[in-house]
Amino acid sequence: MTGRLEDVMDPDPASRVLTVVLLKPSRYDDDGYVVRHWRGVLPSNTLAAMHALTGQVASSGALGSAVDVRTAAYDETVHRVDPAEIARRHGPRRPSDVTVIALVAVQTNQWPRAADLALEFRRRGLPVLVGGFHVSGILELFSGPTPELQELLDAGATLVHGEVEESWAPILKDALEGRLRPRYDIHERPGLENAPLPDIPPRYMRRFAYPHMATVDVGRGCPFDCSFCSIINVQGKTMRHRDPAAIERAVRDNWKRGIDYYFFTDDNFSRNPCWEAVFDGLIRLREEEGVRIDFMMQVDALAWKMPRFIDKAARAGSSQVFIGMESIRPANLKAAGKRQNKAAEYRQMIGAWHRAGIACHVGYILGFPDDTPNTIAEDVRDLLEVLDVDQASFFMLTPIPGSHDHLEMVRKKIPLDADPGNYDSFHPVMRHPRMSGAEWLAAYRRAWRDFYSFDAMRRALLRANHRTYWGLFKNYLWYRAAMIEDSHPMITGFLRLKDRTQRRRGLAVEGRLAHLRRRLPEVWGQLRAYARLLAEMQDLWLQTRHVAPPSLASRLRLPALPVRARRHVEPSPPPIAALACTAAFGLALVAGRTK
Ligand code: B12
Repeated sequence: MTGRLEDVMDPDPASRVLTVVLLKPSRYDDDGYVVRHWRGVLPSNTLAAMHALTGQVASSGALGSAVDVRTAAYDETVHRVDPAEIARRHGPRRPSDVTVIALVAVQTNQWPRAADLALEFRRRGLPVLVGGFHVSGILELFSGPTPELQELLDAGATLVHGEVEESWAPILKDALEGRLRPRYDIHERPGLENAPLPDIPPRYMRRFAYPHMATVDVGRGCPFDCSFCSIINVQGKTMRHRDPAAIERAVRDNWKRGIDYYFFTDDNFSRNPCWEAVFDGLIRLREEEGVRIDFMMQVDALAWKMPRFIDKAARAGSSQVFIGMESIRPANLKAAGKRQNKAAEYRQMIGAWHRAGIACHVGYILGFPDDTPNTIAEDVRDLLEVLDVDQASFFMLTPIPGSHDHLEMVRKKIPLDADPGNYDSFHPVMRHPRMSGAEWLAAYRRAWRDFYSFDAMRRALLRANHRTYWGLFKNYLWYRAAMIEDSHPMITGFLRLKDRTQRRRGLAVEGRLAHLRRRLPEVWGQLRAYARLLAEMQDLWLQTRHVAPPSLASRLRLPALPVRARRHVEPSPPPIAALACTAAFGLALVAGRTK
């Protein structure tokens, strides 16, 4: 039994069983292998939301009292997904039973994998539904399906465009009655006040590096006009939100289950009309009931000016804020329609968040028309040395389907990469006016290396505080691990697993021996890189631990290791004793639940 979630009960002979298999597909790497990790970092909020919605439909009796609804959920980024096994395990047992496969949260970069899975399930005769931002983005802005969507329609799959809080029961009813339509286009954007909160079962969370966390989209939508973003077109510019009292209740209940960290996935929490009520609820929980959760949220570059916002965020438990900075160059911001960002105010903005004791993580896009390798390197230096940003996530400018940029480029017939798998923000998918693809990629990679150098991380940790130290430290470990995995941190996890037989359509499955020959050096190289990383992180901790709050890891008295990574010298493999110390440090880091 894997960490997947499922209800297992004997069917009542008088009722029909509807099994809903919720499956979040992963993606293919450049060699066509499914990307899966031993431990993930961020659980899928959409999978949790769809799990809760399916539970609500089941308990509401909306499908009739004689229908027994069962749910299984898989996240392919951390679970091995084999369509044959899923069909065997969850397929209908009796002619009156129905099993439906729901591929959830399919982003553009996951499309090739989702399509292969959909076709495989269709070949096995199972009804397949596909939803998420790729389908919704395309069908929202184009008059009809693009060829990759049409391929699935031709295979008899159903595409779901839009949000399903108010339509999931009728769609499941259609599945049960065998009358699924090829397309569901849901144009009404549902209210969220009465929608069930995303439900992440503990068994799923055991697959993640920090299992004591949960996610909630407290609201949806964004009022701004950034041309690279698809949210405004898919979820709209009118903000919708969940019930703050329900969030307070869920946080209290989850606390009893050990959940002490949240990722509020709203694109822009500061534009959520109920931000203050949510903060007040969390403050009450903290200050009156001792429910001391921390959380991460995404906000815009104006949030710091909102009266009471920062102060209440700090009291409510915000330890880190993710700010859509995108660029420090006014011309770039203008080109992207990001009028709300004022580069001249960034220093003041970061200072305001820091004064409240909150670490600043910025989203930064590389590849605006005026960018060059030199300007990118200068920007990174400024982020570190002028703005004192604590963490940055870099993205190559990507015209994502559903965004204004994508629509314009298609209209103007500007050549774009035809492989949806590359729309992951770390592959160049269009021509840049001032950099070749290789130069752009090299500048992007260098940005990561420069920002996450030993000295830069050390500097940021030395200005951290008791509350932010471990959050930053762990994020540095995660981001540096992504560099080992040669992937984007927001897509990666710890220790890459590769299944020989699961390969992208059209690519040959290697023989066992050839695969072993390829994998052994890869795995060995990875393990060595992780050992070096742990040693470097231990060195980092030894040099900054006086800032850390007391915890198991900071109580350990470990000797300094002979690592030279901070001088950017490839260190020799650490000796056994040092490796043992490092492993103890790694374990302490995990076991210490160092927040
Ligand atoms: C949080 C988030 C993340 C988190 C995910 C963690 C988590 N806990 O979920 C992290 C940080 C990891 C992340 C990473 C990335 N993200 Co992101 N992310 C989001 C964000 C802000 C919220 C997602 C969410 O929770 N939404 C709430 C859920 C409930 O809504 P939903 O997903 O739309 O689902 C509803 C409907 O779509 C529909 N539905 C969805 N699936 C299905 C399936 C079926 C069968 C049915 C019937 C219905 C249905 O019903 C759901 C309920 O109404 C979205 C934007 C957004 N507002 O949604 C971007 C977004 C999804 N991300 C995006 C991108 C590009 C990325 C990255 C590639 C960027 C990067 N390099 O980091 C990576 C890719 C990661 C990967 N491969 O999975 C794009 C995707 C666009 C696209 N066309 O591909 C979005 C839309 C943002 C944008 N800029 O436009 N992301």
